[in-house]
Amino acid sequence: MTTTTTRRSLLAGSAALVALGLSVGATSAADKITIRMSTPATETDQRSVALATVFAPAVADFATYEPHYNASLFKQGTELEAIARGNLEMSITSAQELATIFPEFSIFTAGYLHRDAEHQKKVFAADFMAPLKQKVEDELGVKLLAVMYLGRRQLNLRIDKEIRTPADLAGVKLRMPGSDAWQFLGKALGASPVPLAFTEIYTALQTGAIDGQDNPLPTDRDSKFYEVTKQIVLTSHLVDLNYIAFSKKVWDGLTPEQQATVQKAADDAAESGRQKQLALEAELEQFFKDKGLKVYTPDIDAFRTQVQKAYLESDFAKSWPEGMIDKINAL
Ligand code: KDO
Repeated sequence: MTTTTTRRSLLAGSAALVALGLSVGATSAADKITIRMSTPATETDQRSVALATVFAPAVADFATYEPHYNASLFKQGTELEAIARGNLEMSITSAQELATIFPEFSIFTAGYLHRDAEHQKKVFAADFMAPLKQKVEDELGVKLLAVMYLGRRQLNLRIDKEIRTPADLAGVKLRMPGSDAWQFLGKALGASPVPLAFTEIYTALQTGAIDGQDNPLPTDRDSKFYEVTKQIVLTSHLVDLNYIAFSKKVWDGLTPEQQATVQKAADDAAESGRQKQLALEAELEQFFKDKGLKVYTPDIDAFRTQVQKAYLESDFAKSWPEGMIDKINAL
């Protein structure tokens, strides 16, 4: 399906729900609403933990939080569509997924763009973000409540070969999630990207169907990728994020007080997850070394130069709002 077709059918789907006056997720005013959250992440991932321990209790007076982990309710990458169609209330979505519907979001998928977790927060809160959030809300029926820090993505390989520059990745089958923006990042790094869902990585590493994958250190530990790989190359090629995505239809059914509670719960959960993820990133290098993996820093300048050039010359860059790269860099 093309981006345009996907977008058109999704937008038609949300419009139909509105026209029918259907209530999504919300029942009668007296009842608690159910907030189903679907993610490919595990239950022990810090974003999942933050939502379960900070978000859920904060909204418990009027909502039952119902998380579904490991892509058990919706496949990775289909959650936004599920929210737009009224089949899901919440997810942790990526800029790469949003970019399949709204190409301008590809700006946030560019390697070596966000500097760190703090920079991500500033970008999400910036004035120039408001029209983008509004567009997602108006056209897809999805509210982006907060930005969650996933961490700095590093290469994690089952092959022994030392990787110093992008040229060393030639022919390396690097698993990336299955959308254009992710595949482009794999290519920009110099590798041969292979699209695969998150839940299939471990087996693909184990069987040798792929040579490696990229994820932040806390994810590598949480999903035990160290058991089936030999090295971690600290490229830090993407300071990765996820947005807390919430059904606009459900939001509109809440009272102003409840809306404020949901917003604060999302902000607090994002902050809690961010701090825990940062702490883990700082301590995990030693964990992997103790497990027998090589952990080293390659020629970051060589990676940065190649990746930034690839993005600036790409078709993605044509969809980026005028001057936004400079505004992001200036924050
Ligand atoms: C992944 O598939 O590698 C990725 O890290 C991409 C993220 O955007 C996010 O979907 C994440 O998986 C899942 O939440 C699992 O951690």
